[in-house]
Amino acid sequence: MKLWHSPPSPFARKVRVCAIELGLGGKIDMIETRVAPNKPNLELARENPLIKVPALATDEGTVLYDSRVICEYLDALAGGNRMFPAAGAARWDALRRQALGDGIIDAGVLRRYELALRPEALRWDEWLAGQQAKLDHALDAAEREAGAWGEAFDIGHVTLACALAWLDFRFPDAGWRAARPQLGAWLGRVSTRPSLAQTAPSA
Ligand SMILES: N[C@@H](CCC(=O)N[C@@H](CS)C(=O)NCC(=O)O)C(=O)O
Repeated sequence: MKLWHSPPSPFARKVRVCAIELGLGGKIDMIETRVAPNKPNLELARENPLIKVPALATDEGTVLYDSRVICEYLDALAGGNRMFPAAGAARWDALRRQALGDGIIDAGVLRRYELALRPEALRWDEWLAGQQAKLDHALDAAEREAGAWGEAFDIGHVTLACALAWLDFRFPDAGWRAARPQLGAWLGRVSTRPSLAQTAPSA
């Protein structure tokens, strides 16, 4: 298999973490790919028409995107019911938490693009504040449940860990831990897992 990824991407990290958790890390060739919404990578467009990372070419030659589909594909390849509970409340909880983590990343990435890519004169403060409100509410929601997560580590936890670590990477002064002690403690504990320790975001 081949994975188009970029080292800072939290969405690509979800896939890398799942691959390691599932024992599939050695079966994936990594293709480092740079992406930016203002500079479409036309080479990547041949593989993923959305021109985003991650994208995964299977051994059968199909290219899968996005991170949600790829992670579930890897889970099925490893026998299923590992990172994605097969059915029932556990499955819906895991998928909802994945959506919560993806939503945190989405709002954070939009803020990042606005602040790092958009010319300063064109910045829209209300829009930035709107994304920040999503981040604040989503982080509060995660805090309310983090104390009950224990040792579980499904796709929802993978996604939230990637989301929180990426916030630390891109917005080191955001201070999200101050009012969210359970979430901060949880991230500290899971970050020692080899799958997370080996995939920390880098520029
Ligand atoms: N929903 C997608 C989001 C992927 C995504 O937004 N990736 C970012 C990197 S973190 C990207 O490729 N951005 C380039 C762009 O927006 O043009 C997923 O879960 O894979």
